[in-house]
Amino acid sequence: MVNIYQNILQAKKEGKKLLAVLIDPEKIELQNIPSFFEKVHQSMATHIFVGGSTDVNNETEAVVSAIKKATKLPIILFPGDVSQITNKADGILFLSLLSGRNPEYLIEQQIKSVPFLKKTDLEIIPTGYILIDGKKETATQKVSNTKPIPQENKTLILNTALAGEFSGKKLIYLEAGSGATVPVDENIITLVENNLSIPLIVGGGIRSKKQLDAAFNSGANLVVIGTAFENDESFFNNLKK
Ligand code: 1GP
Repeated sequence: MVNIYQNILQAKKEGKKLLAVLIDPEKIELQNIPSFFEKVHQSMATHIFVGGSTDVNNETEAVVSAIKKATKLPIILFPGDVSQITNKADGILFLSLLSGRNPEYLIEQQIKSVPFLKKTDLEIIPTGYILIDGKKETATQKVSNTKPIPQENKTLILNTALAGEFSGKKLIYLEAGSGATVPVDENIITLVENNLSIPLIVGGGIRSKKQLDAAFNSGANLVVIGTAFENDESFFNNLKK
C-alpha cells in the first residue's frame, strides 16, 4: 500500500521537493493519456493530482483508471465536489476551504462524501485549502461563491494556515487558482512555511521553471502545476529529472 502522507512528510524532513501534475478530467482526452505520461515520466514529477472545479460529464473515474494504467506515481484526488470521488485513485485531499465562509465547502461536501469514502480504500489526507488572490477570478471562486484572501493580507493568510494546522489538518494548500495571473507571493510562502509544522502545498499560476524554483526556494514542499502542461506539453522538457 502506498503511504502517501508519510512519503510527503519524509520528503519535507529531507528537504526533497515534490511536484504534482494536476490533471483536470474535463481537459484531457483519454487516448492522449499514455503519451502525456511518457513526458511526465521524463520530468521531475512525483505525484499526480486529479480534479477540477466541475466534472459535468462524470469523467473522473475513467480518467483515473486510464492514468492508473499509464503510471506508478501516486494518484491523489483533488476534488471540486463529492461527485469526483472514485476508488480507482490512491488517495484524496480531504479539502476544507478555510479562506471562505461558505459552509458547503467547509464541512457540508465533506459530510456528503462519507458514504462514498467508507466504501473505498483511499488514503484520506485532511487538507486546509486557502484561496489567495491570483488577480484573476477563478472557477473555484465562482463555484464556491467565496472570495480569496488578498496577497497583501499576510497576517490573515498565516493565521488561516495555522488555524488549519491547529484543527488537525495534515497539509496546508496555498492556492492562487488555476490559471492565476499571479502565483502566491514568495514572501507569503516563506512566512507560512516558517510558522507551520506540517507540509505546505503551493499552486496556481506557476508556468515557468523560474517560478517553480522560486516557490520551492521560498519553502513550498510540494508544488502543483496544471495549466502550463495543458497549454504546452513541451514544458515537461524544462523540468527534467
Ligand atoms: C490549481 O493549483 C492548481 O488548483 C494548479 O494551478 O493550473 O494554474 O497550474 P495551474
